[in-house]
Amino acid sequence: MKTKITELLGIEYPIIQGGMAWVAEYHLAAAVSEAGGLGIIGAGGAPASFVREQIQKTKEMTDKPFGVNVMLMNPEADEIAKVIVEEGVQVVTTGAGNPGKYLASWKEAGIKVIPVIASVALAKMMERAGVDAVVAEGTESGGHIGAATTMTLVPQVVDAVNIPVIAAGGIADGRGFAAAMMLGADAVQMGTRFVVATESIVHENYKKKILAAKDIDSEVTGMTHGHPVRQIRNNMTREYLKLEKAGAPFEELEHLTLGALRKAVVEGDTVNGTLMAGQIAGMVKKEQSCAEMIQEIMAQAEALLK
Ligand code: TUI
Repeated sequence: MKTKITELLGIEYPIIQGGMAWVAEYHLAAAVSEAGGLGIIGAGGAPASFVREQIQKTKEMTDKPFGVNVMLMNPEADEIAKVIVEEGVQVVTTGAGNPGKYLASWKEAGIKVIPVIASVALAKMMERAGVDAVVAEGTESGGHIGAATTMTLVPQVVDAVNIPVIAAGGIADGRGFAAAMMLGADAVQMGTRFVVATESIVHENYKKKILAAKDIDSEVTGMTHGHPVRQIRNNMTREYLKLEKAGAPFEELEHLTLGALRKAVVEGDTVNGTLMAGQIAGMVKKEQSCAEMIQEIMAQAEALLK
């Protein structure tokens, strides 16, 4: 399937893997790229040296294009931005902020820049600043989220900008893919489904929680601090929400969240870890390879779009 995004990025299928902190490391990114989508390394809160290693390992596993996601709240974001240029990464996505200060250096290096945005205003600002495309991410997504739903955000962003739009949030099968195309998107970005991929290094306990999740099993923490994070309900969310209600400072809570994400992904602590996942987790029912997922989604979407 050819779209503006497959042309822009030189990939076979218009499916991009979300740049999930801790989860989106080189095994997953390389597998998605090898399967014809765009794999992404999620820098999350990691140091720049770790991101460089991840890029080098991905290059060893695939010759196809892949990207790096810069989580802009990372204290080493400036260094990571440089590493991306030095390593010749072809595509950058950004999250949790405005990547304005890095655009000139990335564009000068010929990098395709695709910020993840959650509002029409930021999409327009990014287009004016010269980005190549945007990911319009709805509140159904896992992790750090905006307020608008995918159904309402995607068509409004499509109407507001002339650059290609990638839809994200609540998409995990061919129906969601086809719906995104109907809203005017040129590709989709998926996170939650790829968390349970065979190639995903996420702890089995975390995968089991997503596979067992029902439609209303996620909770949004951090709303009062303006940094809402969607994750599967557990002891962690109950404790966090209790602290939040009691007025705990943002820094304390933020530290809790990022540290607890590692605990869930690496140690498999599903009780006190942060199990970031989107609302579509309720529909993700089987572990498959990235290639199987992408083939299945494309076959279903193509049948529907005919
Ligand atoms: O970034 C994401 N998802 C994430 S980042 C992350 S790591 C983290 N953990 C705890 C707290 C915070 C981060 C986990 N999941 N998605 C992309 C995204 N970006 N969604 C919403 C936004 C966004 C929000 C506000 C983008 C820009 C923005 O403001 C722009 C401005 O003007 O500052």
